[in-house]
Amino acid sequence: MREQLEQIKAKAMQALQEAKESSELEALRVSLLGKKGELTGVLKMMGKLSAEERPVMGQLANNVRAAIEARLEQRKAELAAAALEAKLKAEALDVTVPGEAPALGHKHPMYIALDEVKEIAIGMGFQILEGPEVELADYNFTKLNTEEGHPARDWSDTFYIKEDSSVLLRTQTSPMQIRAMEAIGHPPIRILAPGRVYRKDEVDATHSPMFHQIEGLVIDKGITMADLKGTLETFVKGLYGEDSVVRFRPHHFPFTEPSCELDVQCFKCKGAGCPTCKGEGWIELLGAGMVHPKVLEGCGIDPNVYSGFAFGIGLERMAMRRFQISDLRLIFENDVRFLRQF
Ligand code: 2NL
Repeated sequence: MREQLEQIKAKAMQALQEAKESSELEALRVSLLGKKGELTGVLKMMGKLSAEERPVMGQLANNVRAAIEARLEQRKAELAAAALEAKLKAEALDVTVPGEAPALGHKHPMYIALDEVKEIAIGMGFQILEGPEVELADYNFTKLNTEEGHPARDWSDTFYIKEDSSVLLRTQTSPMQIRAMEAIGHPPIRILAPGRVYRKDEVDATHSPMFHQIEGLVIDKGITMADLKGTLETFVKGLYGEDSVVRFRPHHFPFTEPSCELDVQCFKCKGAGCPTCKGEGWIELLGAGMVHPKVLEGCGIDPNVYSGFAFGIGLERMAMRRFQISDLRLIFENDVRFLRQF
């Protein structure tokens, strides 16, 4: 019996050493120590031993059992530690692997151009204002000295919201200037109003039924054409460089008198004529003029005391010149392959 017990112990130790899974350990526990286990089988034969041998063998059997139990617990702990180690290794994160940078967007080229204009305007004391795109015809036309019957008010030129032509999508940013004059009430007024405007135009490389304008307005005592010229020249030099050359040509707008257009000498050919200026030597930039006395009067500002000038720039065309964009539609299509270039 002694040999049997020694054998069981040796076999058990060997099997426990070789077990690779905790489920194997459990199976071994049942087969060695369970009710039908080997050790129990040996113990059942105790009755056949002599009275002297019984306590000795009993003692030995208990020792074997205790040794197997202790080794079992030990192996259980070892396997659990190994399993944890393997899990940690498998799930380890290498924090030194370079990350994937999230795709970052950036400002639209047209807004880059607008921000440049705003920056220069703010530097000269202008306030930036925005207003409604759905406007009263009164503000969009009448108060800007554009009476009923004027061609700009035609149904084929303007998006009217009401049958009676009293409400429309603004065709220019000027109505915002009227609102500002009425709201501020008294000069000095220095405002810049950028925003969307709408006209019934077919889409092509240079036209869109929705586009953007930037308008400026300055009103105070003693403002003259000299202020208009100096201010606009400062704008142009800020945008196109200190060595820019400008010229003013007479023009007509209903809301200004006198009116003019401003050209900048072609920055590519310096006036000689090239594809950028279409051989002209000059590039048309904006329209401007001295605010018509009727417009001031309509806003409650006395034209005998105050005078002012205003100017309007098409923002898309400005951005197209700035970034050498050949087709207006590219600005609105928002194809990232195009936008990524700026
Ligand atoms: C152009 C010309 C211009 C104005 C806009 C204006 C506004 C008020 C009074 C008088 Cl409230 N004038 N705005 C004046 C002259 C020209 O825009 O070619 N825009 C694209």
